[in-house]
Amino acid sequence: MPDIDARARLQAADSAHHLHPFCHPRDLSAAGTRILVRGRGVEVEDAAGQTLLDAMAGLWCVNVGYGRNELADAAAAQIRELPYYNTFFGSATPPVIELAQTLARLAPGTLERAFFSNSGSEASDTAIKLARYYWYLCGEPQRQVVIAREYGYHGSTLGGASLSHLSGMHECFGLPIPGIAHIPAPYWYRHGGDASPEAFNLECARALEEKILELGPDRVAAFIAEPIQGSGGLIVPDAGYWKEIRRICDRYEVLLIADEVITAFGRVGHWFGSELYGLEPDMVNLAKGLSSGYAPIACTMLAERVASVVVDEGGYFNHGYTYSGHPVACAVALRNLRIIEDEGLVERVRDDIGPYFQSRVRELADHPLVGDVRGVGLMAGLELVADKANRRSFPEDLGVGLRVHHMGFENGLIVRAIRDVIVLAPPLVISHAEVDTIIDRLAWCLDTVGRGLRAA
Ligand code: PXG
Repeated sequence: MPDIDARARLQAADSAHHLHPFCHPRDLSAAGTRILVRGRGVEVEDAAGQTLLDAMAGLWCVNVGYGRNELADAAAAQIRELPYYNTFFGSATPPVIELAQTLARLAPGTLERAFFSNSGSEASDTAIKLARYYWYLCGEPQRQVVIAREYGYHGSTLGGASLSHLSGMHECFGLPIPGIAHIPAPYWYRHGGDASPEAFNLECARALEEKILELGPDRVAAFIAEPIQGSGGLIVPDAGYWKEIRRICDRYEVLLIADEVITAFGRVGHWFGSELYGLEPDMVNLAKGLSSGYAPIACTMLAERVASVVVDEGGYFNHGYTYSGHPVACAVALRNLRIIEDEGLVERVRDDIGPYFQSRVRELADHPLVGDVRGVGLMAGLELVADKANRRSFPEDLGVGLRVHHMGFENGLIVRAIRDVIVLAPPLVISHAEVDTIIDRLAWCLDTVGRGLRAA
């Protein structure tokens, strides 16, 4: 039996002493924090004793599912052996070296060198600094601008938030920092108008060329983008988009940075989302699925073009975090990657559970609220609209997406609502029957919310 008093005490303490990320503190205090206490497979249990199917894998990260004893054992063994030593001033530990080597083996193209940090946000900051450092070493220190995209999410640090372009992330913080520019995202469903998806994707890619020319090619260091945009609302470009982006970057020698914090480690049926598009980035950022969220760890991988300059031409590299390559996090990440390899989870997403999930999710396209279903592998977004024929949104203040999100909790399902896009990204170990459960519960939520909207 759940201890209701203990839960109430925790909620009161949370309300009094904890400032949550991305949240309205007063609203949260009024509603009461949901306290999660354990997880197994694709399910988590809250302090009220309710079991929930986590169709978001935490925050797009618990790729191997909850309750993996192998990862607990790997962490415990490393803590017993050597809980901490740093990677500064000429030192390293076996797990960080092995992890760098493993990532070099798994990564496509010439991405063979890794710089470690603790979060996707720090990886974003690292990528900005590395891009500027690269051009500094190449004798073009004025190449400082990093171009990112609308609807992009690259984290919350000053650099990561500056690259991001979601509502509310800039104005009250004096952001973006200097040297950041944005171009439109290939969000055809919302912004494509009468253009065909192909034409609109091409137009959005060409916006990069226009921006480079507007700023002056000799001022642009890099372009950063998620292969598939996650937190912006599951925006999936077509293959032509990435081909054109690579061509433009090559033409102006602009570095191409793929933010693969969500898309790597099997989420889209490949080790790296770039592989889906045959894209060869100059740098790649990784986090989340790297440790399946069991330990905070991230990294920025450098392709040969960047690594050779930084290593062969560079001097002392003045950048790093106390916990860069933390041995416990690295040991957990290594064990996690071994699970993904041993259990063939990437192939499973590509050939089996991914296609099944996508076909089941697409059945919901027939629902009166669902205007668009998009996704690849084990990530999907359902865009809810007032009018399917002309892609008209609901008024924002109706909070339709949020209603579905809340309804999910009542029906044992965790989904994410990004505006009115319902996003799903379950653990890669999800079974066919559990996919069916997601679809059944989500359909119920959509029906219930739809009835409420009609009744109002
Ligand atoms: N890049 C991408 C593509 C991300 O999705 C980050 C960088 C930042 O990572 P850290 O580890 O600093 O949070 C992210 C993080 C959501 C949500 O609700 C998504 C993220 C984080 C928190 C919430 O969609 N993605």
